[in-house]
Amino acid sequence: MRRSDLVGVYRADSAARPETRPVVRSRPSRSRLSRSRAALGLAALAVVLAGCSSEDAPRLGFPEPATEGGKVTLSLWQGSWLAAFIVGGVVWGLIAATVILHRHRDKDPELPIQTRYNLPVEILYTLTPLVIVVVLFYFTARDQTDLLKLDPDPDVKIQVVGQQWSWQFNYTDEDVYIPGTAAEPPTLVLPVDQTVEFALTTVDVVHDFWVPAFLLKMDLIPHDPNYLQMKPIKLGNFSGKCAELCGTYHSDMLFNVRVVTESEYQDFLSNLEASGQTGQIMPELLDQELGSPRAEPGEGDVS
Ligand SMILES: [Cu+2]
Repeated sequence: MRRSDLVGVYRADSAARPETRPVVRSRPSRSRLSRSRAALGLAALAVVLAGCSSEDAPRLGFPEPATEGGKVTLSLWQGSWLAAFIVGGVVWGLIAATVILHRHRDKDPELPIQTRYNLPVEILYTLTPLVIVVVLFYFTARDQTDLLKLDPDPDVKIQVVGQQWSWQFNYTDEDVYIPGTAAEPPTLVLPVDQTVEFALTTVDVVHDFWVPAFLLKMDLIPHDPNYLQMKPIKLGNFSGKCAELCGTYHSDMLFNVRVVTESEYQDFLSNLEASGQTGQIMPELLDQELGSPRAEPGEGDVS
């Protein structure tokens, strides 16, 4: 559209109006001020009602990490939000500057040209998103490689067996097990400050091993065991669940995790032995799935 066309449209429009109404620049009205105050109050209330304390706020909704790797995941999460806030701030700032600096003034005779391009600006806003994606990709790939690396000699090896709709845990080297059912979810006991390897297997469909406080989860794929290593750093009880919709009672597929000291862990193993929970649950699966050479480090699927 040519400039003169636009001017013509504008003039025709102003000519159609019988009289020019004076523009009254008023201060923000009382009701508008009280509306903004109410909005601020509601925002503050939402933060309080969501249970956010000043201690929780820097984690931006994540639980406090209970494993060594959890700290890596948390810093990646915080870094991504920081990047989002910076990009958001710049974009909002540019929008506000445009609205304020280029607003219509009474002395402006006509509409400015509505179609205009600026090559440096075009290049800038093509390159900027590219840089953002490359930076986010770099940190994600770096942290994922770190989280999925496998120590060839972990302290504890546990085979996790998922089945619709519960979990069984085999302590591979100690030859004891913990059974579970949907009605009676099992409690996995782990020693603190030791590297635990989980061999993730399933007898039916795809499940997903997830302890939210550990800040990492991984799929259980039929006929293709995944390996995940974690080092719990916090004593206490944590809840675990299946994170893959796996059928009717998926939401009942729960388990507990208790992280204990080394001596408590040894007591726990002796108690299992004493109570006759020796051997491995579903040994045929163990032979079938874990008898084969283990997957190369880094081959695990993260979901
Ligand atoms: Cu499941």
